[in-house]
Amino acid sequence: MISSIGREKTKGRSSFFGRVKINSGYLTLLLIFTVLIPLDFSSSQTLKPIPVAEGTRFFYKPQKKDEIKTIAVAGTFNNWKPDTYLMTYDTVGKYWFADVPLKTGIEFFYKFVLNGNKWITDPNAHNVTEDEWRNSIIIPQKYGAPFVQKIFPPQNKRVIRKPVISVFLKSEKGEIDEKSILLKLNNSSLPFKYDKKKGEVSAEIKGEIEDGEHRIFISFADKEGNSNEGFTSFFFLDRYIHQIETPAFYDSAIVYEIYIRQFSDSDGDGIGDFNGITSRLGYLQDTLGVNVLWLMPWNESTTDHGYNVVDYFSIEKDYGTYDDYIAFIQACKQRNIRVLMDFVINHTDSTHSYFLDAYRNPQSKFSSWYQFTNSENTDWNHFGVERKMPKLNFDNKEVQDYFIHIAKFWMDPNSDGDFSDGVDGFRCDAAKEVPHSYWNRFRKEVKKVNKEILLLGEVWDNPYFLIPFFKEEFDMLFDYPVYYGIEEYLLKNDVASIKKRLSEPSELYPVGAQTIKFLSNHDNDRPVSKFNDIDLKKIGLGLIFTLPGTPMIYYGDELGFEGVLPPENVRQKFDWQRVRENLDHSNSIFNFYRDLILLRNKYSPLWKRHEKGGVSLNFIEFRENELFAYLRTDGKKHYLIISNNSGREIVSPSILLNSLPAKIRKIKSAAKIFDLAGLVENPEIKVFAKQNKFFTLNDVLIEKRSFVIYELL
Ligand SMILES: [Ca+2]
Ligand SMILES: [Ca+2]
Ligand SMILES: [Ca+2]
Repeated sequence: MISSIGREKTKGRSSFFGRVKINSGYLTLLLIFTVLIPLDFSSSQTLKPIPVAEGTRFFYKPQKKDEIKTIAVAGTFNNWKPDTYLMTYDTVGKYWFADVPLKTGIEFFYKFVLNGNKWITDPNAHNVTEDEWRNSIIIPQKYGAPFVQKIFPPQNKRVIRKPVISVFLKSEKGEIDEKSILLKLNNSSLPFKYDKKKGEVSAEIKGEIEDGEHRIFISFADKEGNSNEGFTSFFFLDRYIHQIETPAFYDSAIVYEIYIRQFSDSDGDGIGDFNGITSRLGYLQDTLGVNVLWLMPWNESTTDHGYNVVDYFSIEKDYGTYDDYIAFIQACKQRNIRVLMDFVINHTDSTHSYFLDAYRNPQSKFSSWYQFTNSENTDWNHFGVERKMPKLNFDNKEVQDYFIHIAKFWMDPNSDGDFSDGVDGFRCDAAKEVPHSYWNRFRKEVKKVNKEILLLGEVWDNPYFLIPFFKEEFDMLFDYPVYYGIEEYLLKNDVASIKKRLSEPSELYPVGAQTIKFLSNHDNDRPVSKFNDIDLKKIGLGLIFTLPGTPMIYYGDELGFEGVLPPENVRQKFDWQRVRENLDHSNSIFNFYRDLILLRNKYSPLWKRHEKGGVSLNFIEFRENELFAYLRTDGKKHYLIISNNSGREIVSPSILLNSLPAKIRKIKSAAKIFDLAGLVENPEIKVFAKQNKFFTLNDVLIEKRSFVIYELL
């Protein structure tokens, strides 16, 4: 789940490989040095934060739409309190500013708070987190001291081979004094070369170093004697090939996300419930064609969305009884539909009995279950700004055991060793808030009970951040990197970006890693609204149904629902009347979804895993380079997927011969099996002509804004 305001990334970065013991000192160290900020003092006119004698000066230039009564800076340096650092208006510069005394060399996250309640990312921030929070990042630098502009390997990034270290230094007040530079790798000083012109310190690492975490330290001064006492950055070396075993069922599956409250009401109280879903299984499986259901939380909660659990063994009373739940699970089993439980264990609700016991009661045996921050147990760490979501303490073995116990309960509620009353997997909420070492143990414990259980993690971040979550932790993660890649491709026709976002993970993730491909979910805009064009949405769908990974549909998207955040706008009531209208129209969005599912079921190379050593995804280059194209093949059957998001229609496009795998270069014809109108009933055979280095697809017309699939014959 998300809340709209900024919040720090916490333990996600610690124990990167799931094998490092966490202790608070280590954690603090990692939190301190996370992302490097290339400070540019000369361009302070751009209103980026700058060092001043009093600390760090933040600026905000009002936008036309703003009605500013107050504006403040809040962040990890003041526990996100929205009124500590109020800004002052500068009538000359026509901007707001505040000087905040901040420790230098330490990373902080921050946002601006408009009128006490609207949280905005600093539009001039040096850096912004790549996660759901979009927090502005600052590492305050000492006023007047030289600084590090850029470093390689980047902070906290994984590298797969021994790197050449490179650090760019800059001083506004005179040249860097070469003799002052001290570079260290871990605890040993490292010989380096210094390029005066570029300000670059570079160093090769001689001899062997181990896989794992490494620390770079550099200190330096300028010729006027201003010194930077030290800058520290971490990188992770990870060269070994790793393989994980994951449940093959999900390669060919289609996932459907349901907000129970809004989906189907069986008893007329206006609230969706388990009996409602049970009565709609025919719609889900026979009419639409999905076979995995991810249900948003069904435990008792004090909020509508349910992401703060009051009792982990309960069924939300709005959703029905325990018997209704069991009847639902058994109906799913009969149809071979799998059910994923939303597992929300980073925090509980503040009315959870254990929290109530510990609140204002330091003697409580549950004191050490939570993260109280004062001795009276009246203040605590919580999820985001939600004080009603107190964070659990996973260093406590009782907490660890408790959630393994809960998982085992839902896998087999009557504990008779027969899983026909149990869930098929866990969708683990806010997984990066919980330590790697815990997920690692969790995997071992639940897989021992049932190897087929799917462990799906919600980790909203970049691919480098995702890697360790695959290592003996999760089978599957939501593919946020590709989610953003598709967005950049559809909205900006950025072909290079989507290729990079697709190829990077296949090089980085371990063999066997599974991903969910999606255009939306309960925390994101509905695709019709986001792309504002039904053909763009269809191209996006075409991609997620033909790229490696498991496609997911967010309830209502199949009916073309609209909606942009905040979340309540994308979590609307399902519309059963609209289903009937959609079914009646052969060119409806619903029928396009159905055709995509039929397509995927019919042509199995479209869902085959893409893995090192067993490549089944190749990018295909056209002479017309505005086309984005790839090949999906199992070695026998070959499918060429072409997407044209340019404003130009293309006649008889030419494939660059050497972008095709050798075996396929002899192919002479193709038949169109799918386009934006859905499955093609009677494919017409088109002939290829080979000329020099190209294959020309004679008489093929690729329309502007189109998505087509050819079977190569
Ligand atoms: Ca109801
Ligand atoms: Ca409730
Ligand atoms: Ca059982």
